[in-house]
Amino acid sequence: MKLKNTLKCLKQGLALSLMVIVTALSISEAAFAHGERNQEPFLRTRTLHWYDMKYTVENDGAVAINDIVTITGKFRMFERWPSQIPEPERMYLNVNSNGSTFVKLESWVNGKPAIQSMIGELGRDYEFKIVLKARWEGRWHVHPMINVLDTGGLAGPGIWINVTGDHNDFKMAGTTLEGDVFENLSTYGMAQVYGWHIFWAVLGLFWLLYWITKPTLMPRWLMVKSGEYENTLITRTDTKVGVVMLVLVVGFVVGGGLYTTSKHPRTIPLQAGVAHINPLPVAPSIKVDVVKGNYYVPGRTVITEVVITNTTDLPIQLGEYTAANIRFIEHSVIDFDEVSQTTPAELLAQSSLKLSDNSPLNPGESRQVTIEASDAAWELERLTSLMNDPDNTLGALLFFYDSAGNRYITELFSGMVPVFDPT
Ligand SMILES: [Cu+2]
Repeated sequence: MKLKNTLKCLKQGLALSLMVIVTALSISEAAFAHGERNQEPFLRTRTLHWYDMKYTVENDGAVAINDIVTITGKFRMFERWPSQIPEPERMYLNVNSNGSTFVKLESWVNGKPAIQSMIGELGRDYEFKIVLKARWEGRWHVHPMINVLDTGGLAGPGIWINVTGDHNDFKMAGTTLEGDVFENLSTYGMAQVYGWHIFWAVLGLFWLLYWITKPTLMPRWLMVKSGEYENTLITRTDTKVGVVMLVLVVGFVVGGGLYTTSKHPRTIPLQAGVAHINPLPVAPSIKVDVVKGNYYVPGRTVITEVVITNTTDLPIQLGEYTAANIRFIEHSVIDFDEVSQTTPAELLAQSSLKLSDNSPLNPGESRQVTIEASDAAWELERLTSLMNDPDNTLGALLFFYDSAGNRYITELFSGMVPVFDPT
């Protein structure tokens, strides 16, 4: 009776867990590609700022299996890195996509191979290049990403790529260290992989079934409790089977290892070293002092009051404001149509960045101005959740241009006080 009840309980528990998993899966489907939106605003605006992004395929464009896609761009490691997360003492250039839909052929940072992790310096810029090969058909959202040790993945601006064809046609040929030529790394050595998995699964299943077919937990516990378990709890056959299993498992682990080493005597282990890559040289920038910052809730507008001082030799104007991969363009300074051709619409504010005065600022002059960055993207990208954060701050990059077309990048860091009432 007791055993029956326990089994019933287990079955009910199992059914409930399955229901929870199925429900969770069906709910999360809509948010599949945009996990990046779930990150806290202080994480997304005060860690990495990506700019000068170029993809060799346009947003929502198509490539075929085996086609090459290159992503290039730059990122700034924000000086005012949030103190809640570890600093980028180790970081790794990666790609964020829906699984291994692409193969990363090359990755470069500042012209050096970025196969290994590297050290990141705050307040500095890095230039990167990633070369990908399409592997699996489908519509994928692909981001460049920096993985920071103990912090996690910080995704850059992503684009949709439609991969056409059949993954069975994917090819990635090469030669091993010993001169073995293989046609496809995706399937190289798969016979051994399947073979070993099946072997251990069968052995494991046999071991499980051997014990499960006997009276399980409760009857055995009762035997122990009553003290009547002599030769019944563990029989002589049990001992024999156990010894055979022990010999088999140890034999196959040691034997398998020895066989593989003799067959492939020259192997290189996965490398754990750190790549030494210096950041880009420090470029001159414009001085910006923040007076105050507000988020105007009904208008979905970030309003920052700043004092700009032109520290260069030519008149300057603000051309762009970017935060959390969203670009706000000053239409009178930058050609908006040109920008919209290379930037996904969801990451580009459609209306112009507004300044209380954006007439050219002469060298040596200072001016107090209000910068208004207004777009539904603040809401859509869930950046408005900053109002609920204990760290109510926002980081951004400001792009100034002088009359000769030179660009100056300045970090903007501000507290954000929400304003609900327009008056
Ligand atoms: Cu995405």
